[in-house]
Amino acid sequence: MPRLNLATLGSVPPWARSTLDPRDLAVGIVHLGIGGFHRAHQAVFTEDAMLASGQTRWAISAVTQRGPRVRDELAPQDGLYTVTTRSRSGAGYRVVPVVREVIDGPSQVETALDRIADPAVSVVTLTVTEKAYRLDPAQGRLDTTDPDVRADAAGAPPQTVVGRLVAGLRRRQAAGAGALAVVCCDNLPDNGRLLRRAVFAFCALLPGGDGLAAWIAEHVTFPSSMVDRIVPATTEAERAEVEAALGVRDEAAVVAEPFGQWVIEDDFRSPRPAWERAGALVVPDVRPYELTKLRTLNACHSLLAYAGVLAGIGTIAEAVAVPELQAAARRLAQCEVRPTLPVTEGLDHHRYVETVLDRFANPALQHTTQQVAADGSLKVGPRLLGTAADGLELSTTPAVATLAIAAWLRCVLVAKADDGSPLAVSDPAADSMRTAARNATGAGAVRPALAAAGVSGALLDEGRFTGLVESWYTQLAAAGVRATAREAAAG
Ligand code: CS2
Repeated sequence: MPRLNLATLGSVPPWARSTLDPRDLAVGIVHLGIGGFHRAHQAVFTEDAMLASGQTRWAISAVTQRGPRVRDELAPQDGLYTVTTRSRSGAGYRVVPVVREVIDGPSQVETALDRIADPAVSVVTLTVTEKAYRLDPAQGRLDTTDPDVRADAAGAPPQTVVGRLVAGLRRRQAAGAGALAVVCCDNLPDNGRLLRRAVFAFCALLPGGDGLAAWIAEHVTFPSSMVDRIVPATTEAERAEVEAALGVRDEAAVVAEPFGQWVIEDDFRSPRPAWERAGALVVPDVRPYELTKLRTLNACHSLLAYAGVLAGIGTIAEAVAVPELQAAARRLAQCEVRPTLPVTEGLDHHRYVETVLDRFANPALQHTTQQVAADGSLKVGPRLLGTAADGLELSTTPAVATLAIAAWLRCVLVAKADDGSPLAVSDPAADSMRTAARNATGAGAVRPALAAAGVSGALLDEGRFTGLVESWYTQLAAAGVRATAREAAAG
């Protein structure tokens, strides 16, 4: 089967081809972290913005974060790949033509820095996952004790995302290439401000960093953004389906739900694509949207993932179909999260929740509970702990939020499903959590493990919080996930 690339594009059925000719596009965006999510989200919005505006200067030069895999998939395809949209009514396919170059961040770092310094580029976007920012989980600030951060600051070829970004900005300053917007698209609250603060903290570690920091303050903005689209890891069966539908082999195919949303803070001093013409919202303040999405969609996702993994349930769609788990997710969103959210004009939270649960139930998406359960130590903070802390302040009982935390702890510490089978949920804090809890028995493991995962002392000292997590932790062991979820859903 021939590979998808510029030479074979003409053989792809016309209904799957873009009306943009990839050869006509010029690079205007650098993207850091080209995973499936970027390919199905910002790249698609950017293509649609180019189609709607007629501008062709916003193609993407994409940089891998950790290794050459995606570069090696996309380079033989001249950057072309398909997005398959899957819903209950079937599948749609489109070949996305906007990624014009893929650079392997670790081994081609000089090229990546040159692109950030290119005057034709005026936007950098990022999807590198929560853990890549190297933030201290309790404070949300750059962890300046992290050995990789320190190595980057000492002048090694930069390997951390903040190190690379700052090196690129330094080169841009030297090149006199002018203003730039750096748009964080990871699931972190206030993500633009968080990244800006990390960039300045990194500059403070550099000899002569003051001048660079002053240049950044004047030329670079960090708009926050809320991104939303469910994009599971692609399976081999899905790649085979693309092959059957389009007649070409695509090693970089991505599969997504039909839904897509992007809310971007209006903070640009340099040109940008007309993303609003592709349906993005460009607004003065993204925070209410981010908070709503993180505490509702992502929190329910994490709950279903941890509970699902423990109950031996493979996908999110299967987990949300279990009545006890669905009831728990609904209670979390409707009763525990809603009172903690600011009122957002035009957002009907009740409807939002039902739409989210319906999206989760999409049986055509093979989104595994294992995938969503990964990296919990970096996710529970923005998704669940804030809801629990705010709930206690409002004197409501964050029953399901604390159950989700207990379920996550069991995934990491006990690493056994309800039926006794072993689990392997990946979490960068797993070793330190297990070490901290090694001498504890039963629910005694909760406090040391949470402390090792970076949960703030103030929350740990709140007896109602730890009491709830400990009691769910014990009950999950004694009664299993379904019975415990039923009880939590009842409040
Ligand atoms: C998920 C998200 O893997 C996860 O942690 O909760 O990737 C989720 O699918 C997206 O945020 C949806 O927009």
